[in-house]
Amino acid sequence: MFLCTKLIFFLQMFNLLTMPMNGEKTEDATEEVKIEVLHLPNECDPKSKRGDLLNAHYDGYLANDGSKFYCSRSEKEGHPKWLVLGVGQVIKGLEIGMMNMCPGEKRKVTIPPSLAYGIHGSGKIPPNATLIFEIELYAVTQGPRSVNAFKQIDLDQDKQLSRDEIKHYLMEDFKKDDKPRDLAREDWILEDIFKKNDHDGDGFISTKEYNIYQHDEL
Ligand SMILES: [Ca+2]
Ligand SMILES: [Ca+2]
Repeated sequence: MFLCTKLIFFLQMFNLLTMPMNGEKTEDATEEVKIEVLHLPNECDPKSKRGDLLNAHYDGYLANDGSKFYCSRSEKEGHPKWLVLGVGQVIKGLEIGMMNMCPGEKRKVTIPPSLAYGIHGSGKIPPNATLIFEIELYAVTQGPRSVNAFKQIDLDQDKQLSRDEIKHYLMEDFKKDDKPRDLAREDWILEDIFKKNDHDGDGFISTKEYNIYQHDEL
């Protein structure tokens, strides 16, 4: 579990994960997400914000008949899901509904179709469906694209990440893994990191290229 989480974190640092619950883009600004707080812990720190890495369980229901279409507890041996907030990893309404949330808080969030799967629906979700999610948030942690993550990788502190620096970080981070190292896979990950992040193709990932969440200044 620990290593699995670590790998997910690393891949999210460089945008290498596919986005499983992407909703439709929509311009309808008249509809809003309704948030009901079901449980608020006494201590609320830190509150979730854009770019944070969250750990949560959530169940999804169709508002019209109350049927459950999604349950994170029945996926992946029931482990809570890790997701980065505010980067399009989940539907827009869920991102809005999980902002400023405390670790330990429970919410019921009602999401209009324009902030979910829109006029077309998706899979089990029919067209124009209002969705209800019951969310339990367990942890709010520093997101993968944080200042600290960048500084950890940037060994010579020149504010850009070279191939060697990322390779070194990748090796150090997974040294404790008892599986044999897969050098071909590591090379592939490295290539993919540069393909997706080195936008000007100069062979380095700059602070600007890296810091896409822009909630921290480097
Ligand atoms: Ca550097
Ligand atoms: Ca670059």
